[in-house]
Amino acid sequence: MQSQFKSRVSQRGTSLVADAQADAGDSFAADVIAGLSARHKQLPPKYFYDATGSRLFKEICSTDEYYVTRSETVLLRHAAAEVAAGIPNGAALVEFGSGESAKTRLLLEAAPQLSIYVPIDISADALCEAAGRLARDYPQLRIAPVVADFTGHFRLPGAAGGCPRVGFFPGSTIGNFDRDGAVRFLRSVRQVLGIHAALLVGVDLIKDPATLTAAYDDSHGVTAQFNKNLLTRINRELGGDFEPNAFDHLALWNAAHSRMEMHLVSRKDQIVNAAGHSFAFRRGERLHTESSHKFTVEMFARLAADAGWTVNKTWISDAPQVALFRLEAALGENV
Ligand code: AVI
Repeated sequence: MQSQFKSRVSQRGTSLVADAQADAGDSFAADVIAGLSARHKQLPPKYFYDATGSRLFKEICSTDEYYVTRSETVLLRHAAAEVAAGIPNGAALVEFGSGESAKTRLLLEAAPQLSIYVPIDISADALCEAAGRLARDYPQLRIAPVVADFTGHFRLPGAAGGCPRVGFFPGSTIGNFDRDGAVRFLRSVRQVLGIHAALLVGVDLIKDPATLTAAYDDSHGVTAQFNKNLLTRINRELGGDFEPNAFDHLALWNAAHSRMEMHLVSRKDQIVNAAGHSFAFRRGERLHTESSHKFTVEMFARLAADAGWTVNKTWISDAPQVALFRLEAALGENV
């Protein structure tokens, strides 16, 4: 039963992923050319997550300094019963960027009234493995995985059609969007989930700059490796000739924009070739690779309101603090 399920998921996943990979290859090249030609060089953080980047991100989550995963997991464990009390009978839980669905298990345990779990992820392999494990561990729950870039356009499986829907977006990934992107994403989630839906979002809160900076520059250099792996990926996939060690990892708190930033700083004047183009770097010049926005409860509530959601409940962890928000579609807002 389980292996049938697995092969059904992977066959469907393979063709979708082949198309998705061709598109992704084109946009990776286009984004690298545009980003490295800009006056302030920058690259979208979504390109961190090749196989090595995904492994390094997992390692980051277990460093002493990166509190986000630990604080959120403890918070979810403590709040699980209250969160579950707000989940209607027979509901579908829809997770955006589900990966291994590790934190989701805390909700699945606490909310046996869920009838369907819809994990959405771009990686067919990760999705298929996670779905197989969940199907084994929660035999009464229907698992309906969707291979898709959760920031793009996709539809929920028919099985999730007739039931109430609760979205789940943990990990403070919302912080990796700029403000307009976050509003667009939250609006599109509202459209995908429908007008009576709820959404649970994990958000990192503003705290002292020393804690924030350490979280993005751990003492074992895992985050530095994660950052430089982007250059290795460009070399491999776009015929680049970056020397990753000719760049330094830089993590800094930008108070004006309420965000942690990661950069790669050129150690020398150099010309780098990639995607059929040449790019000049001056010594000390920065390539901006990621922004991780941090919020106060009020800032996040305003952002959610701009996307047509109202905050219905907030849970906050012990320090280093992260928050979990339960959002509901704001009354009178057209989807
Ligand atoms: C995935 N995302 C929420 C992480 C963050 O905190 O912005 C990615 C990360 N970058 C460096 N460390 C972790």
